[in-house]
Amino acid sequence: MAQERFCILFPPLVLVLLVLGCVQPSLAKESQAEKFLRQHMDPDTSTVTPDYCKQMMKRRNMTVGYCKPKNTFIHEPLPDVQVVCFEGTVRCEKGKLNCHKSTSKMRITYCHLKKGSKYPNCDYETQQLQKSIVVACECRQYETVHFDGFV
Ligand code: U3P
Repeated sequence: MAQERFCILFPPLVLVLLVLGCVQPSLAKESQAEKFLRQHMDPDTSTVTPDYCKQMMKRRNMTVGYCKPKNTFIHEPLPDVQVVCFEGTVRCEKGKLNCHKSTSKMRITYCHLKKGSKYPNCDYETQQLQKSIVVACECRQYETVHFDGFV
């Protein structure tokens, strides 16, 4: 009897555990480092069109619930950005001391919300620049967690 019960209950139990195993990682909260990648990294774009920011801010989920007022995308390979964590330490905008300024200028696109643009119609100005970037790094070295600005 007990063995019969086990045989009936075991396969669905295994199925539930498998489904949970697949679903749970995707529900896990986004880390600061993952957020940095989503919001600021775009190494593969070579041509930036005037509607780049409008499209990218939407595609990267920065127009959900409100229009993020400003955001910078970096068009350089990830290792070149991560290595900035080993370059000159500078004070961050909000006073913390874990910011680093890149020694080399990088290709970036600065997106800022157009005057008068209101949620949910988030419309952005697209500005291509070549600047040193300032990023914050945390936990393990090489882990960029925040884009602080450019100079
Ligand atoms: N920000 C940029 N580029 C800039 C300046 C600021 O992307 O040149 P967060 O999601 O709050 O970390 O400073 C406020 C927000 O604007 C920050 O985003 C910062 O990354 C972004």
